[in-house]
Amino acid sequence: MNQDKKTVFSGVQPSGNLTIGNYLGAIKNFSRFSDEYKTFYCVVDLHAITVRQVPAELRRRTYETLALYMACGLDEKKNTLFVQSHVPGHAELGWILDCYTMFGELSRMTQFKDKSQKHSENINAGLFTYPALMAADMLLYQTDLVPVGIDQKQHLELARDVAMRFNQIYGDTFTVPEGYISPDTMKIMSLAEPTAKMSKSDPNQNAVVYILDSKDDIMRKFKKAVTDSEAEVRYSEDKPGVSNLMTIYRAFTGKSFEDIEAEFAGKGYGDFKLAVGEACADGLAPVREEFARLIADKAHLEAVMKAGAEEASYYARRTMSKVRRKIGFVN
Ligand code: ATP
Ligand code: LTN
Repeated sequence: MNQDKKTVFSGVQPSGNLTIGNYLGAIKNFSRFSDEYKTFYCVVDLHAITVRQVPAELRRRTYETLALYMACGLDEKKNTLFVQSHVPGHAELGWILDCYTMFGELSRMTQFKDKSQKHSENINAGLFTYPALMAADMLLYQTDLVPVGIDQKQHLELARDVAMRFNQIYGDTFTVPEGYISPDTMKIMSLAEPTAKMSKSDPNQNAVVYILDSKDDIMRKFKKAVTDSEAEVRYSEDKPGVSNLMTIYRAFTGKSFEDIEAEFAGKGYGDFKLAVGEACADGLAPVREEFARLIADKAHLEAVMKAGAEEASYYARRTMSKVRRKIGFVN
């Protein structure tokens, strides 16, 4: 599609306050592609309604997620920033891909199994076909690369399978996307239960550090973080709490695990947790400041999402006309 540049696409759901898991695992990496790639970063509101949302909150969080993209360094002039429901091609291609995605494949998705357990009162068809819509997001832009956390790997593989299946039936139509999973921060764990993923929808507020938390909250949460009884700062699989804190500390300071072990040799967890909290709060401070500035100017955010949707629609329409022709829809 774009002769010289390859394409990057990623999305975040406006389904809650964004966490340092979303930040380190996904958003922080987005800006590294802005120069070399044609980049599409989307606020995926269609995905968010697979779980019941309060309308006023969904609307507010859609603005907030866009503002956070920008506060995390995504320049609207270098990246196409937009809202999924503003580009009808997502829903349209999502339906079409539903018809090329197997019931058995969708049944195996661990996110579906988790979420249908968590929301047993609302196991709707959209929750089930979520991955086909996600495939549509990527395939609509002929995406080459998709930066995400490791929890999305299964969905990515399904998208690749669907793309290849479609291409096999109709001839070359879609670029088959590859995941970009940053190995250092692919899965940030809960501070309360370090064997589980940190998740924005976790009801335990102490388990989760939000990007927009105040410094006091951040310090308090790290202070309470679950560790172990050894009092030794060392990276090891059997020390999930300490290892997770080391991962977060490394991400915010650039120090290696060896450096961190040396820095805290002979010291207790108290000092260590304080240092992690400081590094995290300091690292997020500029994002918080920039966010406050951006969120105050709704008109600007609306202009950004409008321009983004227009730009994205141009590429989406190109793919859709190809898809319609291949399938045999009358023009
Ligand atoms: P929810 O709790 O509502 O399922 P979530 O916190 O998983 O949401 P998403 O909007 O589904 O957030 O994810 C946005 C991006 O953040 C995805 O690329 C996802 O892989 C990444 N991500 C989410 N949580 C983490 C985490 N704990 N560690 C690393 N990456 C993460
Ligand atoms: N399912 C993703 C969000 C998402 C996405 C995408 C990510 C929707 N569409 C396309 C990458 C590419 C999640 O993080 N839960």
